[in-house]
Amino acid sequence: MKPQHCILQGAPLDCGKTNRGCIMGPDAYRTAGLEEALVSLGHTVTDIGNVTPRAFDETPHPKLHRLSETIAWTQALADTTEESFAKGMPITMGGDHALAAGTVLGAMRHAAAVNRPLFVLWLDAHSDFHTLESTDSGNLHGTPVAYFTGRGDFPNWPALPAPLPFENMAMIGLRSVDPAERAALQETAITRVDMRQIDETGIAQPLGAFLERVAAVNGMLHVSLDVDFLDPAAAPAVGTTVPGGATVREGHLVMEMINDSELLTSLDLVELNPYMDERGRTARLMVDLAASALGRNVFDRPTRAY
Ligand code: Z70
Ligand code: MN
Ligand code: MN
Ligand code: MN
Repeated sequence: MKPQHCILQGAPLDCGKTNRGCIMGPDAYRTAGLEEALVSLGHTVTDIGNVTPRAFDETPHPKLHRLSETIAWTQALADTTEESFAKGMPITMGGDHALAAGTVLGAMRHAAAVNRPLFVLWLDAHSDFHTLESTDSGNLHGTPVAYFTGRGDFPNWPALPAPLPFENMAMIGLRSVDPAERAALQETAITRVDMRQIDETGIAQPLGAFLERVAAVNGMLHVSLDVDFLDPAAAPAVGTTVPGGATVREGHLVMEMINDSELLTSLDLVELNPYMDERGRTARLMVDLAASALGRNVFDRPTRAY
């Protein structure tokens, strides 16, 4: 990866589910040395601080948790992300995964302005493909992919320039997909790589195939990394732990391949719940993974103890 100007943007959004603690995520990334790690790799970094949503009036909804707040965050994060693209590479320090509705919308607006196709790589145990109707939990961190691919109605949410084509999306690490999400996913051309496939083929094969498709059309690549992509033994600081996740080695390999591809244009780090962490180890691992996507070489910058 060539030297980048990285724009760190804090998104202490904690409204996408009922468990709390992601509000502390941005400061945990700062404490774990994200900026310093990127600078040590030759990048320049501006930390613009934390984004704040515009004032919102929470109208209680019978089913959906903190809907108005999530819409307000989506607007604010889309605007900030679009502005950050004018300056460099937006790196969003979450915050729960509901934030990706805003960051992907910001990336879509930028992609439309520069006339390049946008691709999204979703590294997650979950598909986050519920509509507002299909969600059982009412937790909106389970819905951003439906929003930005234009599936289902999201009344009062910001309009999309155009929905993200299903062909431009890959989900890797799947192992907790609700029946309604599964049925809907099967009707789409979203690339879906579950843990069984990773065990059978390795993670490099499907990831490499996706990156080749992005490169072939000079695409922009947005990567959304959910802590629960990783196995909870390696990354315990997350509200919803799902056993059987990616190893530290698989996580680093994915990030190193992303770096080698030189395709990365924006990155989300989501679902870190520092309240659940063990002496900062998950925050440190996430920082190292982000650094690996931006050129860290384990031979000169060794992986720290987790
Ligand atoms: C479930 C739901 C979810 C993340 C949990 C879980 C969604 N499908 N997403 N953790 N990141 O509640 O909709
Ligand atoms: Mn997620
Ligand atoms: Mn998840
Ligand atoms: Mn989760």
